Amino acid sequence: MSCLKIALVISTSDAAFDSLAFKGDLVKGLQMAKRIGYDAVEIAVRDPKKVDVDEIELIAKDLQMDVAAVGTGQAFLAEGLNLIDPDENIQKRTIERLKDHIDFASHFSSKVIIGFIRGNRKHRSVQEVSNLFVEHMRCLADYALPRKVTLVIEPLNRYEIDFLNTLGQTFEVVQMIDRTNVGILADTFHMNIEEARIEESLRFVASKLFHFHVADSNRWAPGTGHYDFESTFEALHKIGYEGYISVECLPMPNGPQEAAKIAYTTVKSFLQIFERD
Ligand code: LER
Ligand code: MN
Repeated sequence: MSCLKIALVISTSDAAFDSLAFKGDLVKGLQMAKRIGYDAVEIAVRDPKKVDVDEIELIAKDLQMDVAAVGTGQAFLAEGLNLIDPDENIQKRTIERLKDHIDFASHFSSKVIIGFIRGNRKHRSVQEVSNLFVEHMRCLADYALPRKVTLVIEPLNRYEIDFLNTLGQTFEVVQMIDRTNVGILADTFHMNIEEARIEESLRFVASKLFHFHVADSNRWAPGTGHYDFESTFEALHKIGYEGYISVECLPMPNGPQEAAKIAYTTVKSFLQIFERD
């Protein structure tokens, strides 16, 4: 594992997530991440058309910070946009919004996260919604490819969504989509709930594991709960994972700054164990 880069999730001011280390002014978020030592940020954006991407690009360049990924879930939480909605009009609007996210991400050659925005099954069969999802994902992947953007599908736990909860289910759909620029985002918080054997699951999806979120078992900063980060990082090391480790936790304990500091120190110390090999 040669020097994996560490990112911090920050958000535009109209954020609806409550699991972000830093909400509000993107500039302040970037500066705080830089001060602590982070290599990159991951930006959650509800509507990219309402964000000044050129300004962010300038500031990120100035601070020598990468933009690792762009989160999209706020468009689902705040506006109900999702790719498998029974209403075709909502599907169309979601594709248009995700194309805006891809355009935004193209400034940084970063990843676009397909988490909440894929939507809920709503009692339809897995086969039916998978076919719909695969069709829309192929169209988005083909739009993203010339823009050097990769799409990562994030399995979320059953209490948040009812379609694609595990790495195995997500791997199957990723294979159906069959595009080189579509992969998986694994999140320790969700894996802790859904995976029977986390390291085994990571090995199973290794060829398509493109991005990684960390929070502790309580979704506080890594190091403040009982998640076994050592065996997870060992598994990442063994499968040769080369993406970012992105901190996505509640601003706990003691607010965003303290949580971001604890998270950085914890992740760095685990990475160093394996970087020494
Ligand atoms: C998004 O990355 C995620 O993990 C969701 O659970 C949103 O909170
Ligand atoms: Mn996540």
